[in-house]
Amino acid sequence: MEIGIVGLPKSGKTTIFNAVTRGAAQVAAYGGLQTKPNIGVAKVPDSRLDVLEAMFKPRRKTYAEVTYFDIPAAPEGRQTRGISGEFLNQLQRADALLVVVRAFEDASVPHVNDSVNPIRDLEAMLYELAFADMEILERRMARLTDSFKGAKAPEREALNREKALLERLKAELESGVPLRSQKLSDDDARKLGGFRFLTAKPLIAVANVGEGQLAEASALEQRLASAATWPGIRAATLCGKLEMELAQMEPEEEQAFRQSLGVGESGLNRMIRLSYDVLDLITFFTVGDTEARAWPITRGTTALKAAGKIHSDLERGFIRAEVVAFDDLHRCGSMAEARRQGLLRQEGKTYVVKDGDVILILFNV
Ligand SMILES: Nc1nc2c(ncn2[C@@H]2O[C@H](COP(=O)(O)OP(=O)(O)O)[C@@H](O)[C@H]2O)c(=O)[nH]1
Ligand SMILES: [Mg+2]
Repeated sequence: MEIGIVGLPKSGKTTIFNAVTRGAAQVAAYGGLQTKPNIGVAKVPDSRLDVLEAMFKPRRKTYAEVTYFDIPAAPEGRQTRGISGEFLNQLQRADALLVVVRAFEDASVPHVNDSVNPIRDLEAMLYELAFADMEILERRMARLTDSFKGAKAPEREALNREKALLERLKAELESGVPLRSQKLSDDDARKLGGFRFLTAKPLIAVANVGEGQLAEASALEQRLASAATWPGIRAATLCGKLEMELAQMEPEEEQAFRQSLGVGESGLNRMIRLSYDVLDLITFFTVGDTEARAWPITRGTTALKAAGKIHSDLERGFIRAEVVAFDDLHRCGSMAEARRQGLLRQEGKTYVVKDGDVILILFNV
């Protein structure tokens, strides 16, 4: 699963990217235009995995992962400043978008709009996303007009239908309705899937706050969530600069530092979890001597498909799954006790995996 980070120049995208991926991409107060996307992986924090590790003592534990990429903003003088045409393709491939807006005050970092106003910037970015989709729609409509010329009557009918659909989408987009909120038949939705519109994606708005603003963070989060005219936007705040510094420390040092600052559960972890939520992902676990592992799957995935995530052999040779809910296992303290209490269930191919299921796949190839 991939999340694309977008935002106005100098909003703190690369800083936040470094924080979530524990990376060290270059950040820049002035100039220093980034030219390549940064790509990195974030581990999804999950205390349940730590409990399983303590219970089974495997050689390693593996967290679920979400990939983030950080796209350079458009160079000065373009009509849009947050989304660069060159990288539109890459953004279209993202499963969700993370919109970063600047809330931190810092005289040494110039603001592209001269003043700090996260709500205004969020609206500007939403507008840019809609604008990018409008361009995708227009390109497709121009291509339809071309194919119309050489087309026979039955083809023309299909082309006309598509044109009417695209015109309707565009009109709604122009009146401020993102594609995600537009009503579409299943058939139309399937046809449009291939265009990978930006406003059809789940969105997370992240306000990048200064260290002195942590106390106001949750109020700002609420303002962002309610100001965003688009339904379903999730909002988070975090202090990018601080989180980036913390992410570069050793875990123990980081813990101690967090405690001394009173930041506790990091805005960063919350943001990673939000990313996971907007993608409609849940987690199941596998445990054994070698590894305890968290696996991300889309809500609604069957045991058979979940097995396929682990290895194609497990899907091909699937016999059945032994499943115990994490909470039951935690309460019992061991697999043997869970079995004794009848909490370890036998499930078939069509069983829909639930968040927190601890699963052993029995298979034969
Ligand atoms: N004071 C402060 N500065 C920040 C914060 N986040 C980013 N910056 C600074 O803002 C500048 C631009 O950040 P960068 O991540 O490169 O922004 P991008 O252009 O959106 O990728 C850099 O000088 C950062 O150090 C923050 O939370 N507080
Ligand atoms: Mg950058």
